[in-house]
Amino acid sequence: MDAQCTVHLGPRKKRPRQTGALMASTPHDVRFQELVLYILEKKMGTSRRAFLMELARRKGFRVENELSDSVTHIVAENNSGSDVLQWLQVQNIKASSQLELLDISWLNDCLGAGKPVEMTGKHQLIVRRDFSTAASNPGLQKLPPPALQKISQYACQRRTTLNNCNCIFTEALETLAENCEFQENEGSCVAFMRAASVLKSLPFAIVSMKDTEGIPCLGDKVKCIIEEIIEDGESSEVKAVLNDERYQSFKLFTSVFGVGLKTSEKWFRMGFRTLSKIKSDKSLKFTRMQKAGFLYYEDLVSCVTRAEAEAVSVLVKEAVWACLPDAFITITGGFRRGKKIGHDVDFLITSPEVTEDEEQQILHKVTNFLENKGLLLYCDIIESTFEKFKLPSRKVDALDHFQKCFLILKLHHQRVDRGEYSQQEGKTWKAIRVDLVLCPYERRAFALLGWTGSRQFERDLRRYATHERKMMLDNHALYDKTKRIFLKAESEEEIFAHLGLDYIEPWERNA
Ligand code: DCT
Ligand code: MG
Repeated sequence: MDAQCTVHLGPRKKRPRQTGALMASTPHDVRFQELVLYILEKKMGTSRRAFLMELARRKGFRVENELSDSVTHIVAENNSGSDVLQWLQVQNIKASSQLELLDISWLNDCLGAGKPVEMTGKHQLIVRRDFSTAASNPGLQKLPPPALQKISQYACQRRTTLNNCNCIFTEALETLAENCEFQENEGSCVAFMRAASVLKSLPFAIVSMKDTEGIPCLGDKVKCIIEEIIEDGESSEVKAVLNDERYQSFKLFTSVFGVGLKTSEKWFRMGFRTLSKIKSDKSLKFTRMQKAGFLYYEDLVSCVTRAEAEAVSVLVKEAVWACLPDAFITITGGFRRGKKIGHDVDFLITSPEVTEDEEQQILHKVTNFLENKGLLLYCDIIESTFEKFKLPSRKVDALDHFQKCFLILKLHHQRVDRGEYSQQEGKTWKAIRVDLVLCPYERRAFALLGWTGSRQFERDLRRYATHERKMMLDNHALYDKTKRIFLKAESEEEIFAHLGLDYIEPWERNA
């Protein structure tokens, strides 16, 4: 059953067609008997609707004047899937789970082609997850069976849980992506990341090259790697990368908090290969962040467990509520997506009451509170550069402008389940990386969506907004370039609806 349609859509009754509605409709020959279209007037207007109906009929499509049981395809313009479902509900119409809800772009493509074209994620206002029900719809026989419908190239139109059936391939591709990143080869890095991401969303394991047919984002190079892994159990290229000195050094250097590609490059060129040599070299200057990175290295490279994240959450809430009693505090990042481990713990903080002046002080107060409790090992506050009317960034990887702080907190062992990690001799705490982000209350939905990730999911959301909807999205806002307006949202669901996307739950965003 389609996960999106559970609320409104009941089984489709096969009643005889209501001929009355159709008789009135057209003197044109119907060339595509199996499709019955209905064009939604809402947000389109009467005259444009009449024009499109006439055009479609002239091209041989059957178009109903009224919505009846025989309709197989509803076409809408400037409406999201939820808009159409809501409209159907208001009309008290029970739509079938097999009814296709499509954007006008599909009809445009059909009119251009002079025949029904394949429905893809870009056309579908509701994208079905279980294709078997739709496949049994006789009305769709002449179109490709929906099981073969394209998987979207955008991660935001796929559901990616942590249940990855294709680890063997995705780990290999992510290693190659990381190697490209270390070589600052952005194009190839993106290509490998997209390929890994699409494979993570598949509900089946790839066992032969035939399984890769029709899957987007798999270029020739990626297919070669998949083929080699299928045949030999491993990829020679990945093996070479894992043994490569530069890759190994960059992997090691960037594992230090505060060390990025530039510093890694410098150290590698200087001939360093180990952290101990770097730490003991008197000629090197380290940033405050890097000093903390070396100081707490062992703790920071060992992943944060969910139990630790929850213990940190208690500390953070105590500190924030001491300064701002009505604050909403949400855990974001990987833990919100259901991950069991992470490299840090991310929190979003917001409050409906706070004034702009007060807002500026909050993270300072919170970190002072933590400092006074003896829990603050490192703190870097980034002041807000947020502006209300600034357009969303065009860059898919742009950093946001909210006030935030990057912390290392001291988590005492009694707060977590002892024995989950090895304790250093005599040490009674673990250093944990924590990010706190503070956003204006009216932007909380955008900030939450942005900070929940995954990074690949966020990149594709923005790319989708830009290329498919002529909109601009970032962690602060959504801007409609056609209408030249900012679209407000109180929840993540509303942002997806503005974008005409089905809602993807946080645990389905592990792209
Ligand atoms: N993010 C963002 N701007 C940043 C950093 C992160 O919008 N400057 C978003 C992208 C993902 C999300 O916030 C959380 O970031 P990470 O903590 O880096 O990723 P994660 O998914 O939580 O992974 P991990 O488990 O490794 O922490
Ligand atoms: Mg995180």
